[in-house]
Amino acid sequence: MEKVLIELQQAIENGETQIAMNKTKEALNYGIRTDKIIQTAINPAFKDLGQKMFDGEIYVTDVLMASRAAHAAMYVMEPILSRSTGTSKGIVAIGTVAGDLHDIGKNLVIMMLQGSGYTVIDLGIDVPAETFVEAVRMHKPDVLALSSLLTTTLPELDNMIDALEVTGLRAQVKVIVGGAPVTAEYASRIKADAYANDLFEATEAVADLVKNRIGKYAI
Ligand code: B12
Repeated sequence: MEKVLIELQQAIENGETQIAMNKTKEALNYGIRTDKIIQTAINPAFKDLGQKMFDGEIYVTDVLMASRAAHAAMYVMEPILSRSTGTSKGIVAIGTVAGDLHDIGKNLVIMMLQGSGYTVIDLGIDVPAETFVEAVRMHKPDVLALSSLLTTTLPELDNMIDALEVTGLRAQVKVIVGGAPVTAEYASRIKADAYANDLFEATEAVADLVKNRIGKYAI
């Protein structure tokens, strides 16, 4: 049973899309839960790739192939992760900030939120502040979720919160920030409302924000 997760991790790292899909189906058929598949195969694959990328052992194109394979695995899990529970619990607008093209983590957060009953407006990647502001104005989300994977795009989170202040929209929406380089300390410095480390925490944090609860992810 664990073997299939190792094979899935390898398939993602090798960028083998079809094998990644088959292994994900196999894992689900064994009754392995989606959270275990994410934590034991998908996350370690990218940890490994990140290290190899850092060490110059692989190229960006290799990581792109791996991303495609991971998205294929996520596509197989999507009907389970996004199985909605009926009426919407709230609206979340989400996007990856300007200059940043990383979306694997954001997409996992989206699936988890949808599966937990939230309506999610996905603004995509490389989203300029004006687009976030426009989405807040138009859709009136309960929560604005911002993702940043690069240290160079971290300041965009700060810029985004400033843009909400300047346009007078800050009071009408709660802001949660996340992504590998983001920390609770940074979230506090830029006056976000919450910070969460992964898709599971993100969903708990959003539940608190929507209910105006000061939970453990509040800043
Ligand atoms: C995949 C990847 C890519 C892919 C992205 C494909 C895609 N569709 O996303 C590609 C090849 C395009 C890419 C490009 C680049 N990348 Co890159 N990439 C990665 C890699 C290997 C994995 C990221 C990932 O998907 N992880 C898996 C997911 C599941 O985890 P996650 O994203 O962290 O998301 C989780 C949490 O962070 C959280 N979360 C995420 N978003 C949000 C939002 C909210 C609101 C909340 C609450 C939570 C939350 O929940 C998620 C699920 O649990 C990382 C290394 C790493 N270990 O992180 C490097 C990494 C992020 N990349 C890096 C770099 C340098 C680059 C490039 C500059 C490389 C280059 N020379 O061109 C470009 C930049 C392109 C750009 N402008 O964005 C560096 C960043 C270094 C830094 N300190 O800034 C890293 C760390 C690699 C390294 N070790 O050097 N990359």
